[in-house]
Amino acid sequence: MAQDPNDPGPPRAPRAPSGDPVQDRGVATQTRKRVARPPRFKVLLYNDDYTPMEFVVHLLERVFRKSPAEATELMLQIHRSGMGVAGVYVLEVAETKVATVHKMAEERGHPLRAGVEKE
Ligand code: TYC
Repeated sequence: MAQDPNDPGPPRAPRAPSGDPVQDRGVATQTRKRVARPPRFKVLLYNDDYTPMEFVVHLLERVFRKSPAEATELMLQIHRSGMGVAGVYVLEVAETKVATVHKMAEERGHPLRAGVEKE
């Protein structure tokens, strides 16, 4: 059988970078000691004049897994200060929580608003 001059031969297993700039030339390598932590996002809840306090407490318990005492305290903090952090999550989870808040509030005719902010 004739030798194919274009045949690169059997694939070679990739080698770890040697650290030698001559051996490693042409290959961009990056080493990290640990896997990067994904960025986190705060879910903010905003005060308004119409959403009932009991509904906000219920939502903080169900959507944000707060205890009844934590939910009541946080609701009052938002009521007094205008805004509060309901929880901190990776982006996709934070966005889902915001959508759930808006859906639950809209279904009951409450104007409650939530938003996401990078930590
Ligand atoms: N301010 C509302 C009231 O007096 C209660 C409330 C608290 C509304 C927190 C929204 O995010 C909120 N009924």
